[in-house]
Amino acid sequence: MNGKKQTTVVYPVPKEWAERAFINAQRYEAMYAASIANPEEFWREHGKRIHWFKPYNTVKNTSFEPGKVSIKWYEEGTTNVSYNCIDRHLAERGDQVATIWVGDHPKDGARSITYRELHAIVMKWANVLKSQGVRKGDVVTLYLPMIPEATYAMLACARIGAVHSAVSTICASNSLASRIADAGSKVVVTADQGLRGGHKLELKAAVDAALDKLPGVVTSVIVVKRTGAPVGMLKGRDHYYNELSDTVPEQCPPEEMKAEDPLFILFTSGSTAKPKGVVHTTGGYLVYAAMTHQYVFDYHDGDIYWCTADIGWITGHSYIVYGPLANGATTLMFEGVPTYPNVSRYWDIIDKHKVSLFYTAPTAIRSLMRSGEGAVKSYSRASLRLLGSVGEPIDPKSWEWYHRVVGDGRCPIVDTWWQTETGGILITPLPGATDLKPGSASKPFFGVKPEIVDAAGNVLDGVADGNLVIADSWPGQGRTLYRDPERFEQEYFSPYPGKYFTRDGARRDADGDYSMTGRVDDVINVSGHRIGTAEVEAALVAHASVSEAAVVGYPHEIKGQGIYAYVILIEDDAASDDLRKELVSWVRREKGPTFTIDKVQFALGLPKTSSGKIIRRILGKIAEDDFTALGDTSTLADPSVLEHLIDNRLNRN
Ligand code: 6R9
Repeated sequence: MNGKKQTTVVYPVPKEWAERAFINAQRYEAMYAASIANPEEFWREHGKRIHWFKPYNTVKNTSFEPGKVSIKWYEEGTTNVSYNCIDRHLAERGDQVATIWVGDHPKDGARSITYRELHAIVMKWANVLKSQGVRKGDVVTLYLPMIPEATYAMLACARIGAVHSAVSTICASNSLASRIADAGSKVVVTADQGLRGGHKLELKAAVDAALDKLPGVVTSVIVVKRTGAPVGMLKGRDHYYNELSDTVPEQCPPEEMKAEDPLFILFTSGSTAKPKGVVHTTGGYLVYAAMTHQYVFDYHDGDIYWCTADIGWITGHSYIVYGPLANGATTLMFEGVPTYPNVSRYWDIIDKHKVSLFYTAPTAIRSLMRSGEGAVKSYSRASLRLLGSVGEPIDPKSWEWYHRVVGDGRCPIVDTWWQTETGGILITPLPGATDLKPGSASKPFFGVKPEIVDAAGNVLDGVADGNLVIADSWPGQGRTLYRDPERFEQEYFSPYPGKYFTRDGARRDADGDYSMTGRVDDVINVSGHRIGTAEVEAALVAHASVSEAAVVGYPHEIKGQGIYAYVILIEDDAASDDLRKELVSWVRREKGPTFTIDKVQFALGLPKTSSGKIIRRILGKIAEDDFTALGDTSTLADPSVLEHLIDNRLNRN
């Protein structure tokens, strides 16, 4: 049932890619086989890609066994992440640009920071943190917009052995307060305001509101001036960064850290319960982030690499800051949004800064696709060599558009599957090695052992459809949940004892390629048939009138669950009952009769997180006509979409 009308289009590796990329098909096969046959030896060798103050001896000491889950890599080694991302590069590339920052509006300009400048700035930042009492092991909460100071603050924490906990600026003060409290931070770093798509984000005010709920917890708030707007400053607690930095020394040597000392915590929302603080540590994380960044994006000296992720998301950590800087790369950071001041902004930035490697999310691709080809085609994009996608399954229609229109048919697309908990990319094509199939994340990265299991935990061989687990550890894996090791074990290792459960569904085809079918929590059961919401969404989006879709289940008298689809049209005024009927029969025709959609609600927008993920929990409640427990809506990127959705709901009890 599920395999019906699957795409069979294959884009073979272009010859010049097979010749020039770090990894071609033969090399992938050989390295992958070696990494699985003997992980110790493989990772002993690749651990050397970063600088260690004291070498490691034990490479891998990991157990996924219930009751004794423990994950340690390179445990005797000592190193420092900021040393690896900055100091190590100074001799060879001190004057190379480390970071290009591009402001919200073109008139805000752009700034380039060399590795040498980064070194001086981060040492200052480290001393400012110290001046506020931050010591090794302390957790510092960062509530910062997309400005270079976010990178500085992260690296400064790493330099002195403090642990950062970045909170996305779309989190409202409630969520911020609970994250500060859960992390036990005494110091918070923020900005007066943020700028995003022409809007002002009142960041300092949100921190003030959060701290009102946490009397006595935070002793120091460091405020970066982004707009210079006057904000309330509490005497003794709040300090402007630039005033503090005038008073501290220039030099700050990197702290010697153990491989397993924590580097950062990142709170990620579960589908229901309280956010989980995923803990990443130092050595293995950096090895894995750097290695995946080099091979997945085929990063070479001279490339200009741009990842559009928010810094409050794992993608911002691993692929704007740590992976690229560990590789001595030039990494671009953009403050704004793809549609401001107009829908060509991304392509304008790509041309201006000669971006060669571009990594974004399907949600951005879909919204730009909606604006038509003209906005893309009027820019040259000649510098582009590779495109990447992350965050959600990318439906084949959007993939093809990205490939044909944005990449002019000549740029490979790496559809990278991974999670906050995995630290780095686990399943992905490698551009010089993997034939591409639209909608498929394809093959495991080195050292990654995916398996597909059924509900009872039986491992399925060959062509299979089921739950995705990972059978063994890799160096970038999250080590635990902050102050909650039991929940770590419960959530990830007890459903399938001895294996890491991803909570994603996946399908493996005859070539051994993996396609993600969405979160397992998003599976609907219609008359006994398992239906992945992602599959219905992809079928809807494949229709010419549809730009975006989200599908949820709702209680149905006969079928158990019915299929409820929220649909955003290319042109809003096309909404009609005829189109509704047409969409239902279109999906039925494409996917088969179990895929008969029961309700189609036309929507203007969908509730999303900062990383662009649709919050199906809220859509499910609206479909059920149940507003008693909408849950935490404070992390919604655009709260106004909610009202429209509720007003136009189709199930009214
Ligand atoms: C990196 C990141 C993790 C969840 C993951 C999955 C979805 C991410 C994907 C993808 C299909 C891809 N996801 N990348 N699904 N194809 N290429 O997104 O981390 O925010 O923790 O989300 O995102 O469902 O389980 P995070």
